[in-house]
Amino acid sequence: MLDQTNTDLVTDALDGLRAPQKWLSPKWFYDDAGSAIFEQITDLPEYYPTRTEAAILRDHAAALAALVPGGGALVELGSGASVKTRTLLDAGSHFGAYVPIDISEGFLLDTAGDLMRRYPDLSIHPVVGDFTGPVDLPDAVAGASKVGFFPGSTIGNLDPEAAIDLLARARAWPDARHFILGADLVKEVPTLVAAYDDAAGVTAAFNRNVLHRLNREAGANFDVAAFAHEARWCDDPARIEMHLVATRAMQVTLGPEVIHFANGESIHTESCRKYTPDTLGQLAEAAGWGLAELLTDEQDRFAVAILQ
Ligand code: AVJ
Repeated sequence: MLDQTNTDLVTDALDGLRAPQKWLSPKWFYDDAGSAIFEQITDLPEYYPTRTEAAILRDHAAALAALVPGGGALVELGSGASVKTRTLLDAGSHFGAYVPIDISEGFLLDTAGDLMRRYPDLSIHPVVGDFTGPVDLPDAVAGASKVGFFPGSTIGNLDPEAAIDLLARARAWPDARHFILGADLVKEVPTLVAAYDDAAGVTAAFNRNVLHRLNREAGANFDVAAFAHEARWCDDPARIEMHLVATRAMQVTLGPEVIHFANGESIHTESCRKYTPDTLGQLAEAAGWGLAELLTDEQDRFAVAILQ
């Protein structure tokens, strides 16, 4: 029997797999298995974003934490294992509350439990939710000043319109103050491609996990090994695209339908947009924010933008 999540998964997957360019939403990567593989990605030598962003956050921890007024709430979108958040929480003994929002319930609740032990004086209110749509904030932070935190360049997964909507919704939170946004920057193409096609094949496993998930939770019968992982650089807007490429013609059953694949046909599984200071500023402004400050590393690989 299918529960609500699986019904959503089937409906969404069928939408994507009926299209001329087949696609699957990257939000389906993050079941418990996928979230664990993603944590491995963040340790890969080729995957510079996580460690570069973490260093920027460490270097500016006090100033970033000071954006949250005393008793205010830090609201994180897509919190995952909340590793980077600890840098801000460690510098934020004046915070009143932390609200981690994540779609992966098991991961979210385990992490929230750990954080409650680590920060006994902070109220932690985990919310299971999909930040690509409206999310109700807990009543406990209704009157608190809020600072949004969306690290990791996850904003880059969203198409430009959805990215603007997300930032505009955060701008409209009652008592919204600032928004701390992590974004990956445009750089030499080989560096970008290697970050999404690592030598150990961890990103390939992450990409293919979405097909395993469809087999597990949607009763599909993908021959997962017959799909090759591919990372492509694309311009305008600047982005890496991840695809799963069928290495032979095949038919796959999913729910009520049979999906046909030609040899070489791909499923587009993720876009990871890369920004320049200009395109980041334009994004912020389109959502009603201003770009107050742009914090970067020495090599300008990654940016943490402070919106106000
Ligand atoms: C979690 C969306 C930021 O785009 O770099 C990493 C996801 N995909 N490797 C990214 C991802 C493949 C990651 N984000």
